[in-house]
Amino acid sequence: MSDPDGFWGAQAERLDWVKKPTQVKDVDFTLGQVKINWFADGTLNVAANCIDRHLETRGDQTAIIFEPDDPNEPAQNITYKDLHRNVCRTANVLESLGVRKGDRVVIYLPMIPEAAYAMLACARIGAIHSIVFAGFSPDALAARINGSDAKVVITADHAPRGGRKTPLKSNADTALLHCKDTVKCLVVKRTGDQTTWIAGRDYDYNEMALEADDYCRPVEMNAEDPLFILYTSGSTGQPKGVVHSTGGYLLYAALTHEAVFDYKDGDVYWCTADVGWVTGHSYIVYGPLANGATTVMFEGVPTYPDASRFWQVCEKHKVNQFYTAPTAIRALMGQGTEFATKCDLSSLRILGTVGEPINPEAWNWYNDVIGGGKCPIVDTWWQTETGGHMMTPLPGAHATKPGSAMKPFFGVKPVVLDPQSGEEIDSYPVEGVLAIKDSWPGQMRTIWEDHERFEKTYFGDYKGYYFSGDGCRRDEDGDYWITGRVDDVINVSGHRMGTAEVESALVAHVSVAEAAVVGYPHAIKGQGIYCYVTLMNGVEPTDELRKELRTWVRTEIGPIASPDLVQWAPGLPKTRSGKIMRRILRKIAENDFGALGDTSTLADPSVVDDLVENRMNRE
Ligand code: 6R9
Repeated sequence: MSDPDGFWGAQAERLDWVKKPTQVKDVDFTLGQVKINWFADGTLNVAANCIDRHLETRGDQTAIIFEPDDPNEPAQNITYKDLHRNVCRTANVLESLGVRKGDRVVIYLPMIPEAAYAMLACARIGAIHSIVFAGFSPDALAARINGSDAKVVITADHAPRGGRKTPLKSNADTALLHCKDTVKCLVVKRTGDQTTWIAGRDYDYNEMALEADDYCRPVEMNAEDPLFILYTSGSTGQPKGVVHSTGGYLLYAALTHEAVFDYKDGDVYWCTADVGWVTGHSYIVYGPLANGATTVMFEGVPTYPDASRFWQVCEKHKVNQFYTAPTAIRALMGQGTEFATKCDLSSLRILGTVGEPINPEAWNWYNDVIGGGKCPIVDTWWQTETGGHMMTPLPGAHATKPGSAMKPFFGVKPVVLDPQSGEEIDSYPVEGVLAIKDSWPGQMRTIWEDHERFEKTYFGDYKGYYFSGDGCRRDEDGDYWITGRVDDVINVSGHRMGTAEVESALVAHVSVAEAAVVGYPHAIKGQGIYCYVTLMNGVEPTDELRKELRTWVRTEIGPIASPDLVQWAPGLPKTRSGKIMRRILRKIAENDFGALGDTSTLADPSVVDDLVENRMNRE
């Protein structure tokens, strides 16, 4: 793109500004003086852009389809008019609790419409939200409430998920023991179960919203005012509070949502993420609603009541665009195809994937079984830090290759750097670390109250670039392949190997459902390859199979990738968003059980005990 500033200046027109910006970009990536500003003299309100401006043309159109955890509970269609009323009421409730422009509000809710109301209500009054995934522990919640000095935490009685219930209010009670006693707790009724109640601290959302006024004026915000904080893990230290902006972020989420999913008026779009993650922020709420879309909010899990749930929901709501994570695809693939083929998936037009490299085996299954070979797959590489898609094929415009994120999005300038020298490598094919040369509107602006850490983390290693932390390969056609976090790279006898490559080979074997690979210290090779393997249902874990897998990987990739150790893993330690916690697997592989760290954020912490108990015996 020859004139990115001209492009972005023109794109700004897709938002409704109170005061149109005259400036486009003011950016410096130099360590010590990093600043990122987009449309800095413009003013707008995000909620007005996501709701009010649609009322005249699509007030009666469904904005949100809520699909509850229990398939027998009716779905809800929330129109843009309903959304407006509910968001205004919620905004007025927050104001009555003393929340003002610039204040922080923590949202700890299930995947229910009130989560979207709460986000947009904050945006409407200029408060900064910080969502904490409902699967996080009280400790993590307390750290985030304190980290942003939040005035209010919004929670629910319980969070139903997969037929079980998480006691959110009780978790919040525990968390609040470690917070300032001025923090107020606003409680949404979800299951109706009894919870403890502290008068003067706890407030009943449903009661208050019913009494609140139907209208709340949207506050005029500067384009660079923070919209939200979202905590994310780094390779070191405590999670970082990633800060996103009002104008640039919304513009980027909206444009990528429309272009990447080829969203057209009247389409029904479903992203299966949780609003606790950035994918839920950008691609369930902000991007789709800014575009006046119909977006599905799903409260449940892919395998409840059984492995056909995703596909039943697609059939029921005639979903056109479906966006999920490779881990879900692999889990469902392991259950067999009948769960999908018995559903009518003919409404699907575009399939998306995000969160980790997708192995060709899963890609092909997704393509053939779910997409019937006729839906382009958009493999979207991006990060909490980037706000929106950075690399992805565009449906209809780009060819796809199983496992490749293909091309940068409009105006994004990826570079492959030599990890040692930090030099850009222009040629291809080439492999190195992935950095971005110049800013894009959705880029994070800072780490909450720690700009120095922001500069050091992202601009410290490779001067003048935003460093992604990912490794990548650019092939002979100039297409990009993300090889995984560079901290996951194993160096075996001086050869670098992406753990994702070995995992991909393993899961390509008929007996393997899932695999995670880490490095461990090896006297001769430097690092050896340690594989945790989850077998398909009903497959016997035998020594023969172990040998077979070693041979399999040798033939799939080469002798250098030959697994040194294969441990049978009935389950892998995963975060609630489905990311495998390699840190823990590395420690187990290293026999370093004393340093497993915090396992409380795992979906199922007991998995770790099993892995420790059955670790491979080695001298
Ligand atoms: C959106 C999101 C970011 C990290 C990122 C990378 C991995 C995400 C990917 C992918 C390969 C893709 N990642 N999408 N790797 N192909 N399509 O997931 O944000 O939770 O911050 O994770 O996820 O390693 O650096 P976040």
